[in-house]
Amino acid sequence: MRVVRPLVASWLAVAACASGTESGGDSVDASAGVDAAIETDAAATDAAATDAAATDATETDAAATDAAVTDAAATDAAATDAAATDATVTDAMVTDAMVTDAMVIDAGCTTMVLQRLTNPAFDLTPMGTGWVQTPFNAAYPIITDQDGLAEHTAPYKAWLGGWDEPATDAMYQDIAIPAGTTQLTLRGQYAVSTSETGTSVYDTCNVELRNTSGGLLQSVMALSNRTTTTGWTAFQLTFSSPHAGQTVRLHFRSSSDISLATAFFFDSLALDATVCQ
Ligand SMILES: [Ca+2]
Ligand SMILES: [Ca+2]
Repeated sequence: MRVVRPLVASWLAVAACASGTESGGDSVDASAGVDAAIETDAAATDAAATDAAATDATETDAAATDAAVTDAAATDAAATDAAATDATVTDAMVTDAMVTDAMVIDAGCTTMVLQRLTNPAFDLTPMGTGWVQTPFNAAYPIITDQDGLAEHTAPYKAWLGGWDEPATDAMYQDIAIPAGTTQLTLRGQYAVSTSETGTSVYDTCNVELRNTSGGLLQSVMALSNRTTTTGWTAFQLTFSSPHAGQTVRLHFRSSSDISLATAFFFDSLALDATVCQ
C-alpha cells in the first residue's frame, strides 16, 4: 500500500539569520610624503629631457630595422600562402564564419528565456495536464493533491514512490526545444522522505533528460532513501547541451523494494530555454 506519513510535522524549517559586522580602517594623511615625491620627480624630469635627443636617434634606427624585418616577414608569409593553397582556402572559410557571427552580434538580438514545459507546476486542471503518467496503482496518480507533503504550489504536486512493496512509478513529458537555443536549464523543487534506516540504497528515483526513443541524454538527479531532505529543496541544472531544435523527454522514474517506503516529491518546475532572437 502507499504509505502516508506525517512528513510535514517532522520537517521543521530552520530560519537561519545571518548577521554581519562592518569593519572600518583609519585613513592616513600622506600629504607630506606626496610633497617630497613631487620634488624628486621634478629633478628626474630634467634629467629625462636631457637624454631625449639621444633616445630619439636610437628609436629612429630601431624603426628602420623593424621595417626591414617586417618586409622579410611579409615575403615569407606570401611564399607560404602560395605553397599551401589548401590551407589558404580553409583560412578564408573560417574567416567568413567569424565575420557572419560578428554580423549577428552587430545586428543585435534580444535574449529571451522561454519556459518550455506544459503545466510545469502541475497545477492545471484537469489534474495531470501535459504529463504522461504510469502509476503503479491507477488509484494513486503521480500528479496528485493527496496527503504526504503539502504542495510547494497548490493545488497539485508530483509524488513518486511511497510504496512499501515492489513498485515502479513513472511520468514524462516531451518538449520541443526552439532552434537557436543557447542554454537549457531545468529548475524546481524536490523533497525526499523515507522510513528506511540503513545505509544501503533500497528505493530510488531518477530524473533524466532523454530523447523521444528513451535514450539517455543526461542525468538530472539520482535520488534514493539515502538522499532525504528537510522539506522542499530547490534544484537547478544547466544541461551540457542546449539541444536546440530537438525534441527531448523529461523523465521521472521511481523504484521501491519490498518494505519501508521512500517518497519522492516534485513541484514548481521550469525548463528554461535561452534564445537569442
Ligand atoms: Ca504545484
Ligand atoms: Ca523501501
